[in-house]
Amino acid sequence: MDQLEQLVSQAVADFETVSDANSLEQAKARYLGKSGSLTELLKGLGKMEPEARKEAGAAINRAKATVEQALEARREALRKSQLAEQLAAEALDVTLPGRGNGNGGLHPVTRVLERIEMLFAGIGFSVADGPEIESDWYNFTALNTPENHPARSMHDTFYLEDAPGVLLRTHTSPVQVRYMHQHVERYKDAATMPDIRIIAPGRVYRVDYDATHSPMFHQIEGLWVGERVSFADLKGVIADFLRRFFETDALQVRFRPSFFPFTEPSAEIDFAFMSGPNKGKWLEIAGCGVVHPKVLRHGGIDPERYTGFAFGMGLDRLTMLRYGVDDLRLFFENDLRFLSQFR
Ligand code: 2NL
Repeated sequence: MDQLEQLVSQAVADFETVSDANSLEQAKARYLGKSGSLTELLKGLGKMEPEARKEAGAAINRAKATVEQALEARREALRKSQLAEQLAAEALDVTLPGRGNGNGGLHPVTRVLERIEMLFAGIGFSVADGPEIESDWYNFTALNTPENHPARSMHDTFYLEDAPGVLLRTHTSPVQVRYMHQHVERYKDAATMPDIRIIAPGRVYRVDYDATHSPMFHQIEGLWVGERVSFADLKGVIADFLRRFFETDALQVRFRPSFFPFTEPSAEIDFAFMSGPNKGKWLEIAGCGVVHPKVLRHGGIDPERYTGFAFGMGLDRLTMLRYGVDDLRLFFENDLRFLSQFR
């Protein structure tokens, strides 16, 4: 049985040398497989005398059990070291602080827009909107802008290719013309027409690009039409709005005569803080005027019975003033180092 002992120790030694599960199963096959050495020995029992066979069989089976035990032990050892290796490779420091999910926030221009909408809602204005792709009738003709006016040139306005008379709106006034039509239609059978009181905020487009001009910018216009609405009402609404917007009564407002085709008379609105770093400095903030009778008529409204005022201001500029931002382009670059300061 010397041979058998040698076989067993050879098998155990083989199992110890392999370093992965695959090689271990191959080593096993050499001893316990279909034609493995131990299997062959068992097959050889048939040719023996019964006496010798009994003894040899028992010995071979003991040897086989020893080899199987060594095999199972080695399998378990390899499983453990494989797992330990994997755990080390995929190690994870669960004590690290989480990355967190960054909190989004509203764009400063959106915050200012919502603030203005809220302030005007307080005096009965609702919000109107309309298409950014407009016809030249709504954008210019209805607003009493002459055919040869420079604003209508390709140089100043984006026109759509292959679509004559179609352009990107240069102001939100066309929204207000559309609103006048709808309002008149809605109340055409009523004894009285309620006042129109709307603000029209949105994107507008002009061929222009430098530190203070972007080809797309944001405008907000306002319109109040009714019986006996006057320039005095305009002054009150604007002065009150500016004081609430900048959260101070220490604010001067002045109206400087100006010209727009869609208003008569027309004015530029300036204001100055009475304290703080900008104290006494006049800042341009808006244009305004009494709606031109031709514009009312283009909106379907009788200028003999109704009057109104309108104003327009740059939302981006208002945002710069409110937050002390000095470069308009910061609003359009979407740099989070800038935007995250407004959360
Ligand atoms: C400016 C000037 C202005 C208007 C816009 C307007 C609209 C209608 C009728 C009459 Cl439907 N006027 N809008 C009036 C005066 C000035 O904007 O400097 N905007 C940035």
